[in-house]
Amino acid sequence: MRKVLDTAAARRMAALLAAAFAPAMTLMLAACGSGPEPLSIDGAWVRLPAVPGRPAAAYFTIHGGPAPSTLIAVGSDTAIVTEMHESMADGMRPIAEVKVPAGGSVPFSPGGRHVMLIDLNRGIVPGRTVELTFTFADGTRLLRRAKAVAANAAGQ
Ligand SMILES: [Cu+2]
Repeated sequence: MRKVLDTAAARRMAALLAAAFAPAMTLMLAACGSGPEPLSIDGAWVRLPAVPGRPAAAYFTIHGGPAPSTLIAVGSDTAIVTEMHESMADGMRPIAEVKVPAGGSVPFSPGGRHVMLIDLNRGIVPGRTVELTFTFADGTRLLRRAKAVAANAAGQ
């Protein structure tokens, strides 16, 4: 008898809790679905040099957050020097910063923008990861892992 009562009480409590939390859950889900996406980076990978000792190149896509932002540096603990470059018809030139529009996507991809990794640690072989630190003008710093692929690999 006592067991039956406990079960009924527990069921009543569960119903009360569900009624109390359901509206809050709905609101939270709505907030997640409609809110602007934060500034983010995905698809990061590094193409290793064909000749050891030559620079490697890092590629990724930046996704703008609710406000415009400006990428000012991409660093790595595994390279002595890193530089943002843009490929041109006659070679490549360094770029000081990259504007990222709110909600927009800015790709760094083969034949376009890239980050040169100069004097990359020789221990980075295909399949290993390279940590990249993205620094934005407002002080935001994002850390991302990039997979290293061989010079002749198709990439990501
Ligand atoms: Cu370059």
